[in-house]
Amino acid sequence: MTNRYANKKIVVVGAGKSGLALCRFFARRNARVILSDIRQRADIGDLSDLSGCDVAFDLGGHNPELFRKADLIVLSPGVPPTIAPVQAAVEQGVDLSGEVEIASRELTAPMIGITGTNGKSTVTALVGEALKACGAKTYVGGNIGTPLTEAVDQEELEWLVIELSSFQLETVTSFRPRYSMLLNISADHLDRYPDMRAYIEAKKKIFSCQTAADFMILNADDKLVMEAAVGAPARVVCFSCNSKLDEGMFLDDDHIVWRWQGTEQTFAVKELRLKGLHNIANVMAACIPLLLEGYQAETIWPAMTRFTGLPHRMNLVRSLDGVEWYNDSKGTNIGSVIMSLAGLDAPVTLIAGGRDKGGDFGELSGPVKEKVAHLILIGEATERMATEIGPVTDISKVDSLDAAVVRARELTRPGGTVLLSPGCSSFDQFANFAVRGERFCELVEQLEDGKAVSNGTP
Ligand code: UMA
Ligand code: ADP
Repeated sequence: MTNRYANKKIVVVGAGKSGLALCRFFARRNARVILSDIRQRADIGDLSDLSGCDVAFDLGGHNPELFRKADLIVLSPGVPPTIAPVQAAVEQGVDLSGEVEIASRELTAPMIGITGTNGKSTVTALVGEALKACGAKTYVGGNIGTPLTEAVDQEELEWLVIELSSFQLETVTSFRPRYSMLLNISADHLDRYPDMRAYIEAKKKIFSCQTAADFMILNADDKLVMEAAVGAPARVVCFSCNSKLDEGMFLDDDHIVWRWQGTEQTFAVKELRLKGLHNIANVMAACIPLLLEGYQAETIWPAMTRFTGLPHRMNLVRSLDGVEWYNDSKGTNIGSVIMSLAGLDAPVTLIAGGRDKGGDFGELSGPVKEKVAHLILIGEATERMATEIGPVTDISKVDSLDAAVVRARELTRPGGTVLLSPGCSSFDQFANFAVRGERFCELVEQLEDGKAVSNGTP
């Protein structure tokens, strides 16, 4: 093992999952590691993962002096490269990198990198399940929840399936997936990026080190995706729900068709347990790299049909007194709320809000007017959402998710649906989207039956 990090002074920024994995990685390589976080020690969770590792701490703020004296600064995805201590050090010539870049340099197994505004985790999980069904030793990680760094030093991996956020892609410089996927692009993270152009530029970095020997898997139905791939060197393979393709994968009525180099295979959509047009797109994207690699459709397709979806993505929590309660806590941007509403019949009671990521909530006006009888808003985004969505439905503003569930119970009559699809991140009131979703499920499970109201809107 070549060790380019021995005795180097390395500042790891962010004491979350990525930072802890990085600290262990660098400590094993005898680097002089400093873990820096703006939070105080008391506000940071368990650091026992670092026991036995030689790591120094810079907590409760970032000490610019330490950053300036570093040989290398490595960012967790949630830390923007624009923060002052990082900028000052970079201006003085200190190297800057990110978790995915550092990990990928050490990994030799071929990579399937998956990005897009929505559907990343679903596609990542689908690809992982299918590869495992094909008998390939596969690591599934990245933004889906397990840092890529955890794959380093695992033995004999045959594939790396990596969900990539725009945050992770910002700092890549040599990351070269054999297959890149750009699933779709709509407004997200505009609290981190000055505009959509900057967000798309970050996403485009997934293509930047690919060559003509690699593939880009693209959504032919999404104009922004196709524009983003113009000029990238890898070979293009598309999927489409709207058009029949001469080559690639597309939806043809109730079948998915795969056309490749003069051959054609079909798959029956009704066999899938995942619901919704967006999930057909996700399944198509997931199948393509495996089919191109020559894995058998007879193994890939059953893996797709077995998949019932990830938690916190349109899961039915409970049917109670004729009302269905859905948890879509991972619906953290406006596009995903629109998609989730599209899959439900009116009347819906929608619980939304949280930390504002800077999108245009006005885009929700049409779908809310069509489907939503009651809109219950929580969190920091409440006032802007209420103003931008406009008076198209009945709006309640409450303080907490707990209060929102109580209000939804009061307002929703049998035949209605309650949907938690926030369109915002969770970080104003929760540690992450999963904690928010779990709290919602807990509150819904605790509701007593037989107490449905009779004077709300159905
Ligand atoms: N911090 C600083 N300085 C700053 C900003 C933050 O020190 O200026 C510190 C915080 O105090 C905190 C730490 O950084 O202690 C958190 O770092 P992080 O947000 O990168 O958290 P990780 O636990 O390392 O999780 C990250 C991803 N989080 C984000 O991108 C926000 C996880 O994606 C990912 O699963 C994990 O790495 C493993 O790869 C989550 C996410 O919300 C699911 N992603 C966004 C999304 O999907 O929309 C992009
Ligand atoms: P991500 O990891 O990109 O956040 P997920 O697979 O976790 O995406 O899905 C999150 C939410 O995004 C889902 O609940 C659904 O509402 C929406 N979604 C999923 N796939 C797509 C898609 N292909 N196009 C648009 N929206 C989607």
